[in-house]
Amino acid sequence: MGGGKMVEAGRSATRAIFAEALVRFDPERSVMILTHNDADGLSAGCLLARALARAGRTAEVRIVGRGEGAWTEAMRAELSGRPIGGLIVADLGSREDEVLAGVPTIVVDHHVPIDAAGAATVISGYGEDPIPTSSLLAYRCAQARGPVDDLLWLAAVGLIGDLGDKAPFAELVEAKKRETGTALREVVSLVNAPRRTAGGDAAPALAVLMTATGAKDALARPKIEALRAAREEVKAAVEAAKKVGPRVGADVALVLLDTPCQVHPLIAQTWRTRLKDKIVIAANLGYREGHVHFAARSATGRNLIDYLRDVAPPGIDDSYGNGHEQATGGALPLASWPVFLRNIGFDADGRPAKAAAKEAA
Ligand SMILES: [Mn+2]
Repeated sequence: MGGGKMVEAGRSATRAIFAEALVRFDPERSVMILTHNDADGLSAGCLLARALARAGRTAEVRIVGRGEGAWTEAMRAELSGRPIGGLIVADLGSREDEVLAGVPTIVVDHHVPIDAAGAATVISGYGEDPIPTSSLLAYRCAQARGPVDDLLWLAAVGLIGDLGDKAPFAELVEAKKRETGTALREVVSLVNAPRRTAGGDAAPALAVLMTATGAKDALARPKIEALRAAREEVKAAVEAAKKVGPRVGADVALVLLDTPCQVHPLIAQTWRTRLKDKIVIAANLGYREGHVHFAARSATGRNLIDYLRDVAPPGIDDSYGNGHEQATGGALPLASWPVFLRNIGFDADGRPAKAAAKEAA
């Protein structure tokens, strides 16, 4: 791998920046942690909350779930007026504006930065090679407050969740020695399940991570049963969605789904390697009322964030075209959907434009 010095510099820089930013938090008030509902976000939020609790701070984790965002009026309304000593926003991207005006904020994130995050302190892995996940960044932050070696498994949960269990990080190698890769992978699979169900509430997954002493211990907790049930629900939805054939256009292969479960990213991933020369877009019309959610993946190496910018319809918000260059997606209001379809080379019924033209002729 090489780059050991750079990696160490990254680690200690993260610790120092976090420690310095935390000084601005009001110690008399509780820390509010907003985090993404996937394995990386949940483990990042959990790591920060547990480390802060050890350092004598009270911290609350607020999972940002389906159809929600940190930088929204709804979130501002929810949080304003509450006695918050400081805000940590983890694994949710970054924005130029503030989440809460006047509240010291730390952004911990590894996605492509949208903008400088205004007055917030940004801890981003984006400049590093390889790019660490939010959970690994959170682990480094947590080290600033004291020993957290026993929480290393949580960093591994996020690494495996986002990058797979072969991701080239020394922390992951060490965690696998202690916990076994099998136990860690099973925890990842289970904590990722609740957010994908029709209900979509990831709170039971966070509850398991918050109380467990390790991956094997997590798997032995009674609360893990709720996660197993969630996984069964999602598995059934995935099996049904796998039967839907892609509609193949010039650049894009489109898979049209209609399920309340969040299976579109998994389905896009499945078709990605089978349709190697296409951008795969799996779109789900049943996921959220009034919206079409979609995931985009491609084996072509094309920058999908750039592609989505090129085909953007009017009426999009920040949930459109974020994430990673090779793994992105978004949500569109129903009214923008036909325009998007046209821009990616399909007619309003989701037929490839060429075929539609032929039929019309
Ligand atoms: Mn995430």
